[in-house]
Amino acid sequence: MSADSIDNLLREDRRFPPSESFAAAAVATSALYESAATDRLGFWAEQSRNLLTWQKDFTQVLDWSGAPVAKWFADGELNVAYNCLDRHVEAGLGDRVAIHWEGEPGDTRTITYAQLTADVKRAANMLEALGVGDGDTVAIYLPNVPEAVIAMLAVARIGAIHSVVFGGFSAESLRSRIDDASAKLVITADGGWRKGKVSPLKPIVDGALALQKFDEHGNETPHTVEHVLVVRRGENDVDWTDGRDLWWHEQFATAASEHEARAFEAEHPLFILYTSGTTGKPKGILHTSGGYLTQVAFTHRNIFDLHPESDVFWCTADVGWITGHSYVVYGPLANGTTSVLYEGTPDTPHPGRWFEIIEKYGVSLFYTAPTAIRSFMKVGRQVADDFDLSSIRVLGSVGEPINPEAWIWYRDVVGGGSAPIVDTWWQTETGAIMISALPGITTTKPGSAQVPVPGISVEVLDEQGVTVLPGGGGLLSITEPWPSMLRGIWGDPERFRETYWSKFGTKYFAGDGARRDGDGDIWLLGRVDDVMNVSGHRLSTAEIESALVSHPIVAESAVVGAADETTGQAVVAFVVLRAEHAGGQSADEASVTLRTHVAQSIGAIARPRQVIIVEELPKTRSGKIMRRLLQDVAEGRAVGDTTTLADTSVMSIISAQLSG
Ligand code: 6R9
Repeated sequence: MSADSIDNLLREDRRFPPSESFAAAAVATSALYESAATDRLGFWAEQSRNLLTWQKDFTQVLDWSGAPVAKWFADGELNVAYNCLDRHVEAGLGDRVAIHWEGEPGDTRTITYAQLTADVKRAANMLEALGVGDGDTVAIYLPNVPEAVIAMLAVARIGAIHSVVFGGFSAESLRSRIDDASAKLVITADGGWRKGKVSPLKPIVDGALALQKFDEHGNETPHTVEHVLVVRRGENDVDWTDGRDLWWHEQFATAASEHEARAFEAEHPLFILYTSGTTGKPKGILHTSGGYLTQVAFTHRNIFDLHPESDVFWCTADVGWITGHSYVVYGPLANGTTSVLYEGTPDTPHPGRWFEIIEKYGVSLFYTAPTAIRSFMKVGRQVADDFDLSSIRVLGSVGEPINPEAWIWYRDVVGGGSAPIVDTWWQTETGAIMISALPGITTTKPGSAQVPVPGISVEVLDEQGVTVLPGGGGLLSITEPWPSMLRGIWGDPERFRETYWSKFGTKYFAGDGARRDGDGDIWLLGRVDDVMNVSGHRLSTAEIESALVSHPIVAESAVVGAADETTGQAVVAFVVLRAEHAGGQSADEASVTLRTHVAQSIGAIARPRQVIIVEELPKTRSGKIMRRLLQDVAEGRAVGDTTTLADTSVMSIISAQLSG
């Protein structure tokens, strides 16, 4: 983040204390901070026992002797799906709505806890009948439809491990995730609705499985998938591989209805979720059961002030991201919440679609990303003002820093000028929210995520690992293990240590820059590594660069994240064409070809906003590309210090080329 935008953040100095009436009925109390400060492990043990049902109680809270791999509640046993489903039915809440599902074309399904439990039991039997069991991995490549939730819970119920792959990823990305986790089964749909039409998914799975892959000796490495289970949703035509492909509804219909939820150890793997890192290869972040479910349930209840008997919660994330895992599926269901699940895009068929859904279901707790708020600001408040949003009680923000203008707009327009905003900082790796205000307690500050969640220890450190004083900036670190922390990178323990634990030892290095103000509140300042944040999605510069150089016309490329008014950052690529191809296509044609190529290789979310064809990239004498200078150009600023460049004229040529 530039110095300019930091100044901007600090220009908004209004503060918003909780109203007395809100505070009086709030779920969270300041006693949470006190008890966590007195006995952190005792605090988490108590939360876990209160919020979850353990089939076998635990005797040890944390085992950090194998650092950096933590064990939480290790000798306890539970079933995650039972905690999200059966126990609510047993408690007499079977008729409560679990999911109000809204399809993009306007079709709906209302699913109660009793129905969801029955569906997950049947799906669990269906998976077992296909030979999936304890420790097997299942790739899930589905739109935001109820079957995505059912599939995740059924996998969890039988002790298998899900790897949900966002439906926008390409065949190549899907295949590399299938291979990395050795998935035995893929669950997909024929297609899902997006932007007013059916976007096919099954053909992408077919494409992924048809790709030829080779090991370092040149031998073909076959995929590990035995079956593809296909949900019928888009009703688009699909090709069929007999013996491999199966319709979900057919298998489901013949599966047995009763299924007993077996207890698994607290550290039993629950899921792998791939996220971008600083190298081209995505990291398979591993999460386990008891600690993860404890912290997602705790944060969901206290940070959103959840009153499960009356609230309607809506987290707009796709289940393919961590926010979808923790706050569409596991947190809300563990807490017996009524939630909204929406399949489509925010502006289809009209720009007020999300507001219409808030009104229709009486959404009281709403959780979305700054990029969405900024696109609503762009279309103007009259779109929101057409709907009754008076049901809203708490607003959440996640995915990137929220600029104070968007914060104030969110509160005024969506929150009726009074709803508290919780700006929640966390990551795929942290599993659950780590830094946030607590509504009813914290006086909020637009632009700051503010304070660590009770039971979480966060510090801002300098490069040497020394805590910076209030007012200073540095690197965000989590200094004590936490229940929902990642337990590793799938198949790569070395990369796990290197990425998060080589900088500060047993203190976790988050990869975000941060600042503590005079009150001790934390302000997040963006990534300090080569990870970009586009519309709240993490993208790696290295991954996009490697997609670009895989194209035959490209010799070299450098990718930067440039500030963008709506998406936070946007991908801007600088490309040098191969000499033999340079004459073949005009720069404009090459640029179009390469934007499409990146979208096809990784997924549409990675498509560069701009591909700029240049003669040469700015490099230091040791050959390092100076992305900082390219970022200046991409953001339309005067180019900074070029004295360390091997050839100082390169930047003036690039700048001249762009202005000319
Ligand atoms: C949950 C999620 C994680 C990265 C993280 C940071 C950025 C997330 C933020 C935020 C400022 C917030 N980030 N929430 N930055 N304020 N409230 O987004 O996970 O996709 O893994 O991204 O997103 O840079 O390091 P993930």
